[in-house]
Amino acid sequence: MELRTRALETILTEKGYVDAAALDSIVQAYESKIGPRNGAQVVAKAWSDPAFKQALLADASKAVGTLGHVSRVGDHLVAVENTPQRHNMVVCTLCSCYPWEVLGLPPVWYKAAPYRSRAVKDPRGVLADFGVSLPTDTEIRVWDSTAETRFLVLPMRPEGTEGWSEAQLAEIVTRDSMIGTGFPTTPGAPS
Ligand SMILES: [Co+2]
Repeated sequence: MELRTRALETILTEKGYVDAAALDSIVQAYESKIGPRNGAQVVAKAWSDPAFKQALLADASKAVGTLGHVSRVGDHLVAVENTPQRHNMVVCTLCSCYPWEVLGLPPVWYKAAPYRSRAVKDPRGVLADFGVSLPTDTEIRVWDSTAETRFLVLPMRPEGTEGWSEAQLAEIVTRDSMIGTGFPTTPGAPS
């Protein structure tokens, strides 16, 4: 599929129907601007505003909709909260279902067979590959996305961020922290 897509893109580019640079900038926009930045705003707001957090955990589609991020790829967005007792991690074992409106395009590894199969069999091992280690008594809950239901991880707010504005908080929310394969950036550490 990847080769076919690349071949098609090459032909369309050679014939002058599409502009490769424009395609790159669209992909980049989804990866770095439109997608994960929206999710980071949602997380930062949930960290700052208890009423919004409650609404997000009760009905994430509705809560995210109030911020203007409207889903075009599925019906139900579910927010799952990380706590010291439970770490959440998201996968789509069947294909690559992913909450585009809050996270943008899925990363290549999310779509790859090794992640999709290992995330359910050996979540702790997969997290170790991402450099994420959790206390042994922290439960890991793996959520399997579908075309209808997609998940957003609400990471724990890092210590040392007391009094921060939502904009400051959003800066430290990484894409991977919202998939459950990473943490927010540590305050003060180089990004
Ligand atoms: Co899928």
